[in-house]
Amino acid sequence: MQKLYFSSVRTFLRQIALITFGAICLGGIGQAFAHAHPETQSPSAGAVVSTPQEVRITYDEALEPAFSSLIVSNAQGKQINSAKAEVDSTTHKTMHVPLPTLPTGVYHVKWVAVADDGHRTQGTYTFTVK
Ligand SMILES: [Cu+2]
Repeated sequence: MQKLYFSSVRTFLRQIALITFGAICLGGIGQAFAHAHPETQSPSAGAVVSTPQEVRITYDEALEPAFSSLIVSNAQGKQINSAKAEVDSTTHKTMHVPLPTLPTGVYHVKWVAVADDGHRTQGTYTFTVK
């Protein structure tokens, strides 16, 4: 009788553990959807352009402006945008930074996006000015 009791307690605990584990997994997936990922990038990754005026990235989630950033650097790794990236004040989904007149060469874009749920994503890509 006692043995049976303990084994059913064990089964019960195992079920609780499985349910808890499942809930944590689902929660993780739910949060992943709230991370901000780029939908459009201008210039786009790998693009060859002549006179880009700015770099503009639109995300699928609203950004937290204070913690999101966009840095453009040249092939030597020197940052070439002097202004800080701005986040569109209505949708909060577009981040852009003005560019000076760029000499020909390869440029690196490095972005950090903090979604308004506080989750951070980041990425880098290059484009070429000809
Ligand atoms: Cu998130």
